[in-house]
Amino acid sequence: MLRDEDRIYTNLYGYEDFRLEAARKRGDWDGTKDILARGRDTIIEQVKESGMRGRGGAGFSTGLKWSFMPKKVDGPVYLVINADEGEPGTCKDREILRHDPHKLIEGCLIAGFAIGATACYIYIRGEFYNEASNVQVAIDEAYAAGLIGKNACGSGYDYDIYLHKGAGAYICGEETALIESIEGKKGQPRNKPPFPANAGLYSRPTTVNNVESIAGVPTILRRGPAWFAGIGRPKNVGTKLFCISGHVNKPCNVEEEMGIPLKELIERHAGGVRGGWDNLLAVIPGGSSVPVMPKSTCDTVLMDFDSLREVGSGLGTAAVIVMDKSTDIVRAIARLSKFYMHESCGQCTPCREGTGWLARVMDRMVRGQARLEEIDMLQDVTKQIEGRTICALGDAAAWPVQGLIRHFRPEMERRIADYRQSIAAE
Ligand code: L3W
Ligand code: SF4
Repeated sequence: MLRDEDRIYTNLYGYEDFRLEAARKRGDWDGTKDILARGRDTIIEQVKESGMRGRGGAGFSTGLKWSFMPKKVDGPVYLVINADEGEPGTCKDREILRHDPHKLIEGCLIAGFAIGATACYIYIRGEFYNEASNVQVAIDEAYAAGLIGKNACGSGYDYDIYLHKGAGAYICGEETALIESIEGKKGQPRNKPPFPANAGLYSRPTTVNNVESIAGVPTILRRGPAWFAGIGRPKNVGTKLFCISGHVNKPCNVEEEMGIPLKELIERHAGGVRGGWDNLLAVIPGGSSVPVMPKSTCDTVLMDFDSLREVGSGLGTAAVIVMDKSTDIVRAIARLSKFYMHESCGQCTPCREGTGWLARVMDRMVRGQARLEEIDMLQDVTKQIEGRTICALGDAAAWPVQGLIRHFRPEMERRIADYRQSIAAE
């Protein structure tokens, strides 16, 4: 269990003011100039040593990503913050943007300095109207206090931060679609490579990081990489925000230790499963893009990147969606299939056509109006999508259906049999 003194997001619930004065009392912007004085290489090295893995879903080493940026370059270099939080079940970055925006702005300065950025764009989900307002207030306060802008924090480094609002497309949370969107184009993912570190925003070297990753950086550098690396389990370290929703007694956002057992997380912070742990049917542990896990897995699994991968799921955005035995699991997954069909940008055939197939067949599966062989056909369609698309949305559409078939096939078969019987009885 995470000790209170190890929390990064001390204003997660918004009990205190988000403004600069209160943020400073919580320790933000303390000694930022000294951190910058450590130099680019040291900062990158320390973030690597901390073991921080990206909090946007992929779990890629943050320090390693920064190290991909060219060391000497003429012209603009960008840091882009992905604040387009749209993954179903996920509402962690929203709380940082609302209640602790100065942690993010300070992190943007330090990260930008480390990668040699000339400016930073924060791409915020368009629906986050109040959050955008708070972030803009924090940016304005930081400029007025000389913390960013010309000679930021008296460091000699000039650095601007711009807030850019999205327009409601889930796909713009994918880093290259997000870049296209800032450039004023339709938000469609680009092929990688080249990765943004080589050719990103306006074809310039760019690093794209998630809000939670960057907002944690100042505290990591103040307390030291060993502090962060000492929390959690090997290769899965640090504190982590979890969003717990669905059939729990007290849905919540909470900062906990990486690797906390799922059962402990739900019982300690979310008041337990509605009707008790034995009433649990399944959990989607990391936002809608990762496979569902049956109760038997939930009993023992640890909430970190590697443990969840070992059981065939993933940490993703750490959005824990809890479903009790009253859940129509086939319908729940069918709803996700519809979501991915709707959000597919349509530029690659396996995703554009495949997500439509999945949604239509899943819709019939909900009613049992399908043939038994179509369960295997569904699996086959997911395999035609997985790994064959430009971006991860294709995989994200495939995996929930694969998880359903793997763990709840008898339920799908039962529905088909029930429907057949009801027809025969008429
Ligand atoms: C340079 C290389 N850079 C990798 C960089 C790459 C990216 C990062 C991770 O997807 C997941 C996805 C969603 N040279 C590099 C390199 N990079 N190799 O490292 O890359 P990647 O491709 O592993 O992942 P991704 O495309 O960033 C993110 C999943 O997250 N997800 C959804 C998240 C939604 C939100 C939200 O709503 N805010 O975060 C949940 O699971 O499906 O699998 O920066 O450029 N050789
Ligand atoms: Fe667009 Fe889907 Fe292809 Fe991603 S996988 S680029 S969302 S069509």
